[in-house]
Amino acid sequence: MPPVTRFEISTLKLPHCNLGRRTMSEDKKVNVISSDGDPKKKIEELIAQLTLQANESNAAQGKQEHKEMGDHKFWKTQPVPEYNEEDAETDGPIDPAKTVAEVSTKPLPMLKSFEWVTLDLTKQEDLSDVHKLLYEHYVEDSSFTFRFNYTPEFFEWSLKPPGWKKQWHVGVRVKESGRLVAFISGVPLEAVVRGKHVKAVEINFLNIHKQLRSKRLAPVLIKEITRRVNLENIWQAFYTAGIVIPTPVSACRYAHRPLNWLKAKEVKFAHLPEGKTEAEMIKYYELPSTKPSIKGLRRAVPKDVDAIHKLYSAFHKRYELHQEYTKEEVAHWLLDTNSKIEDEKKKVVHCYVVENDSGEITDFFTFYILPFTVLDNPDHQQLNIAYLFYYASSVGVGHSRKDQKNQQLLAARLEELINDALILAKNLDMDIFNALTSQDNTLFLEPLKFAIGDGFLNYYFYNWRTAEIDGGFEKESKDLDPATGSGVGIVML
Ligand code: MYA
Repeated sequence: MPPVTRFEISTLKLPHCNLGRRTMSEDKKVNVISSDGDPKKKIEELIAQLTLQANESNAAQGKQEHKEMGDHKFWKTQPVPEYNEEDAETDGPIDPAKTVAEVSTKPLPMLKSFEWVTLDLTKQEDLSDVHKLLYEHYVEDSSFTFRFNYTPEFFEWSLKPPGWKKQWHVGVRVKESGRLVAFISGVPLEAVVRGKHVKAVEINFLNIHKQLRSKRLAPVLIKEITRRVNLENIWQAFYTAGIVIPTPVSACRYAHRPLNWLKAKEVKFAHLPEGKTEAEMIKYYELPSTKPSIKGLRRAVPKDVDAIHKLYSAFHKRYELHQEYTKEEVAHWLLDTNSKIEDEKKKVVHCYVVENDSGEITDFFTFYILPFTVLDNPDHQQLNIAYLFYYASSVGVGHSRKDQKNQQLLAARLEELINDALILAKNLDMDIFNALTSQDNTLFLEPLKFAIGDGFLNYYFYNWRTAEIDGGFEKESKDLDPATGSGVGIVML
């Protein structure tokens, strides 16, 4: 397989930013952060310039050199919208309704020498096999500098939420050796799309061993998981990908906030911009404090589940696409209450609430941890990365995203909350904090010094048509669009 290039990193769903990497003409004019000639703002402008360079490269990639619909041998046969369709006027399934009785009970034919398996992730051997396959073959960068360092605990959390089904953890093994060479997974998900409730699955971790690539195995895996999901009377799915296939319902951009700029530079995730010193860069990214500032902020505990569930459900109505959680799902996804990890620094998901003097939960935020292994670096083995997950604030409850006055209040509150999230993540030894332009993130990304990365994440629905949803950036310029924001309220891992 030919080596992937830096840009293909982001097409492969690896959120990545070479902060300061010079990929385009160095002297292009930039207007991401406006200049008023104040010399103190020089560094901000420089950062903005670097941001733009990523933007421009993205713009090139953002043209999304996808194939024509007719050339998608597999996707043209699937119930997904075509490219350039008129926006749907009514939302709903693409395929006519079927019944479970019409679904084959037999697995799809598999290549000779290989066999279908259902992974049992309650068993250590199966968990290790999935871990090994993804560790060696999932997403990596072209220079083999980083690899996702998924842990078995991460899979416990992401693949075994309430209602998980063993038969949706689908693998392919070599018959003779038993080696796992391909994987695809689904977990249950109830989404609300423009007010309609859609019972669906979230498909993730599609992975094929490098030596089996380009052999049209991916469509077989997708069809097999579709069959297994249909057997449960579920006909819709949600998924994300860095690549463009027919047809994204939205796209968001990645943004990265260095918490340990020097380490990010030492492992070549960031780069020292020309004309700047390391000391200046370190100072620029220094957090205002080592302690969170919000009164009443504390780690969430299981007794907060009801209050978090209520706040989450009320707040998330503001997004055209959001996930409907039960209390059990809040306990699992946001607090990971079944986790046996005791060391806080090793926990996968971190949830903090703000409790006011009357004992009410007024806000919460969560982030999860997914580090990179740093390859061939004598000084650093791991780059610790936190990803912003869900949050909610009573400031936004009962208001639409179009209420500009409320958006200003929410922007101020989210700045405080996420600033504290950055501090807490830093105290957990995180080196980078990642976020997308989804939810209301565009309200705080720039003020909190997130740099816009070189990756887009495309959102897809299977067998559901709806009009495009705003992704938080302007289509032409690819700049952040805090005024419109994003209607994507769902965070998929
Ligand atoms: S996204 C993460 C994807 N994984 C990686 O990027 C890891 C590294 N890469 C690999 O392991 C392989 O390159 C993969 C493709 C496995 C990605 N989503 O077998 P092929 C289409 C959908 O020769 P390979 C995630 O996990 C491609 O357009 N389709 O290709 C969400 C072409 O079709 P067409 C994809 O490179 C997954 C065909 O496959 C993707 O050997 C959501 C080529 O097959 C992709 N990421 O293997 C899956 N990549 O000719 C959809 C390639 O038509 C779920 N292809 O263009 C749909 C809902 C199912 C459930 C429905 C229930 C109701």
